[in-house]
Amino acid sequence: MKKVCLAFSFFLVTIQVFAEDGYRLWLRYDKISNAKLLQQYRQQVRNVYCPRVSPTLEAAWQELNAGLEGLLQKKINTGNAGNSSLLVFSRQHIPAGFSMPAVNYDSLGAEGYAIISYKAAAGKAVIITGNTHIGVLYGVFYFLRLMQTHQSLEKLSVHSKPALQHRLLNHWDNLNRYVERGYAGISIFNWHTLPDYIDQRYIDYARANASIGINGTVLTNVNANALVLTRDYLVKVKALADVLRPYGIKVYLTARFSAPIEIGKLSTADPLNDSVKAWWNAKAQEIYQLIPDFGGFLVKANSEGQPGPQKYLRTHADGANMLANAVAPYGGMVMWRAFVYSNETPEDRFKQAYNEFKPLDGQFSSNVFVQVKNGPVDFQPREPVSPLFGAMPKTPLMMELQLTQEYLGQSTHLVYEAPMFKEIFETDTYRDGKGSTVARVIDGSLHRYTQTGIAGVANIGNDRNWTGHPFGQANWYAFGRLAWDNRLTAANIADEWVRQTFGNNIELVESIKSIMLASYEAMVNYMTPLGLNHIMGTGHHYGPAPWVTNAGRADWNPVYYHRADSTGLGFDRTATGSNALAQYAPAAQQQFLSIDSTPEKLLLWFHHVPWGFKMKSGRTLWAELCHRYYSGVDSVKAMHQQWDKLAGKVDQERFRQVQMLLAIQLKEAAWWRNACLLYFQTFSKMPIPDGYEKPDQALEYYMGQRFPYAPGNGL
Ligand code: GCW
Repeated sequence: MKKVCLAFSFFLVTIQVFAEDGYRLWLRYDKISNAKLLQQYRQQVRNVYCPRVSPTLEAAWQELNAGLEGLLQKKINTGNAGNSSLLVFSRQHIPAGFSMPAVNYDSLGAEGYAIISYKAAAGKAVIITGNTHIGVLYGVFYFLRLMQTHQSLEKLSVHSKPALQHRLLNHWDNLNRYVERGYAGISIFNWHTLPDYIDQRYIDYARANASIGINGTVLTNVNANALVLTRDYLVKVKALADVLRPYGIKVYLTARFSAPIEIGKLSTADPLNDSVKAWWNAKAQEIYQLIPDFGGFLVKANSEGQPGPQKYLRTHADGANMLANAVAPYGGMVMWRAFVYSNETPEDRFKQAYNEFKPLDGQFSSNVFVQVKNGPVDFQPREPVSPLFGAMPKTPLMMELQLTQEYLGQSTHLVYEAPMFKEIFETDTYRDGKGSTVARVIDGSLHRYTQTGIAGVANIGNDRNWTGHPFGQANWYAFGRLAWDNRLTAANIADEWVRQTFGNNIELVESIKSIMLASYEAMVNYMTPLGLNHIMGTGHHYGPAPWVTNAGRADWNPVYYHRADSTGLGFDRTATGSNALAQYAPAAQQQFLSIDSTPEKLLLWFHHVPWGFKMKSGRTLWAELCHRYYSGVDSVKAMHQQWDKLAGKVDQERFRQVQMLLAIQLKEAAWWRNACLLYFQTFSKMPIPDGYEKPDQALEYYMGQRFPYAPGNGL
């Protein structure tokens, strides 16, 4: 009897595990929990008219049908234009004789949508429409989101179009499915079973991306493998492109610059060599025959060991233009990364990308983007913006953000990145007077860019919940939403995401939101407060290691970045130091010129500050550093306690997962604090102020820790 019970209870548990394992992301479509609202929605959405005249509208119908049946728990009837209360069609398919409510199609562009309430003969109705089928699909997702977040369906009058044309994920996925800096399992792209096996996950990936407006994906790692450009792999790429196409998602590949040698049997990859050009032209033709809407190439060249045009004494523009030329006849584009730095160059790493790319402004073909990471160094918890933003008026710049949390706690820390993204977008470059924000550089309004775009390094893997940490999903979500509309606030987006992902109970929503909104600053405080950066463990970047001096290259050593010594802490980038500041517009430089004028959150990026310097709080630099580290840990404690109070309000499975992860985060936050303060104390020679709990181990203990198999940076 006992055994049966056990088996039975195990069975129950298993069912529950599957119920909320995070796979459904923010597209859960569970029954509307508010009975009154459910009643209203049921009355409002009766018959649906949606002519399924293309794969995209078929997808729209499928989504609507699944969504409505789930949310309303009733069978959805299809109707005609006259008797339906929800009508879904594009501009070309306005039903004959239909009296259209006012829709400003001209304001919608190629991807926008309108959702309009109107009064029809048969009662109140809503139309979802756009100039294109993909616009309609985006509108359908918006409509479903209204219901998922318990919004009113009355008096709708929405016109929406994306701020940026190209909204891409960049996967750092290798062909062997190892994901560089991936913390959520292996790659979702199973190259071995492609092209014949179409995993349901590909379709769900497409749905999730389309629901937030992502319209392109680079399938392969920027540390590239030329093999993906061989016929065998291109056929697999085509299979993925076919799955993603109805959802408005184009595929792109990384192009290894030396591919003509590696797979083309040429003896050179010189971009000005005729056989090399011919090889790339033929390759582009082959790709476009298979995938007519192939997006183009992303290239990491002459960076961290990747091959590039400089080997042949050619410039980045020579390399990019050669590839751009190959894809231009088919409407393709090239994204050429500005993430270049070299330790042979004795120049501050901060300055190197600008030094190399700024002089090339105006030399790139019109279908080239230069893709620039948000900061000058490398996806640190907090960076000033790259000085390239605003400095290349003749070259469309695509911004690269990192969703995978390489330096932000990887997938064990809850860090909601939207506040960081917003801070980056809202930074003023002063390149064309006050108000020349990074957002305006990127959306092209500042310099009239002919093309605009943004890329997010994906945090997706084959873990059941896609992103490892359940809250990693929020960063994927926020990225897409902000790429569509950078005026949304971090709080708005969190609100939407929580309601769709966890439910609409107001206490739950407010509580999870406040955890999310506190998390970014908390992480900065317990890892790299006051503008510290790049002090993570060597190679894997897991945990603190500010003491490291022996990494393979000088510019990979934490000591290069923090410059702690007996006099103080931080990197002098003013005229008395590396003068990186000179790369910003004069008005932007102003705010960083002196220690006093520099915002404290970025202080140590620009100044070597004496340990005894009085900070705005009245504390010395040392005491302030201690304060920040301790308050970072305290914030995580508070997040943890707040989460604990949600017991019973969040499904058991995700509740436990997040609870365990927050416990890890708390432990690791204290580890960061203790290790960093003990290390910096060897320079400041000042005590940790009274009242703070003392580190439980000596510095040697922290320095002795090794993590040979920490995830993310090698096989
Ligand atoms: O952040 C660094 C990572 C590398 C990465 C590189 C890049 C893909 O540590 O793993 O390589 O940036 O962006 O090219």
